Amino acid sequence: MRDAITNLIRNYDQTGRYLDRDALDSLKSYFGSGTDRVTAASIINANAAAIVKQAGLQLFAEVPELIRPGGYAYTTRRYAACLRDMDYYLRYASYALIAGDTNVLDERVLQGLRETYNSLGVPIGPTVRGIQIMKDLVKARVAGSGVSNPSVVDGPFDHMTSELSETDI
Ligand SMILES: CCC1=C(C)/C(=C/C2=NC(=C\c3[nH]c(/C=C4\NC(=O)[C@H](C)[C@H]4CC)c(C)c3CCC(=O)O)/C(CCC(=O)O)=C2C)NC1=O
Repeated sequence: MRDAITNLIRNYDQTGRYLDRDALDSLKSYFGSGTDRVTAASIINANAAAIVKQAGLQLFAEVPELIRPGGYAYTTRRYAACLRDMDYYLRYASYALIAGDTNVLDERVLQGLRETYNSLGVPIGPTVRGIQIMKDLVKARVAGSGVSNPSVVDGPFDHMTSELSETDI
């Protein structure tokens, strides 16, 4: 699992270089956005249950066949599994925000996920939509808290949706 700093140092160490202007620029940007990213993560932490619940309601309102008989969130067990998955995405997004790097998502969340979903028959398209809804909900709360650049929250969510939707939607 790597964060922005370990990732950068690793790259420079591999070729035995001192940190150059590019490295320093990316470090400045990492530290410059630090307060906003920490604020965003604390907003996620404080509101995770509400965000997941609201995102679920919005997803099932948009794609009601998911909760009808035969749908992939039909039955209490599947409904709960879906919301639990949404909670995983949100929690790991908060880690990636703090890390300033998407590596934690690749290693802990996305690896093998598409194959798992495909073998279970869980549809990717609505999952991607659920992640986008959570991003919008988080962003609105972060914007409401007065953070100057709420788009700091985009990265982790966008990374998950683009990795997941790479093929079959
Ligand atoms: C931390 C990393 C991690 C992830 C991401 C993860 C996902 C994950 N989701 C699963 C199931 C599931 N996931 C869903 C999800 C959904 N159903 C829908 O209609 C929606 C489209 C979607 C919610 C947005 C459902 C319904 C199941 C149960 C499928 C079944 O058993 O029939 C399973 C199968 C095993 C289980 O049920 O626990 C895994 C491994 N597990 C992990 O450890």
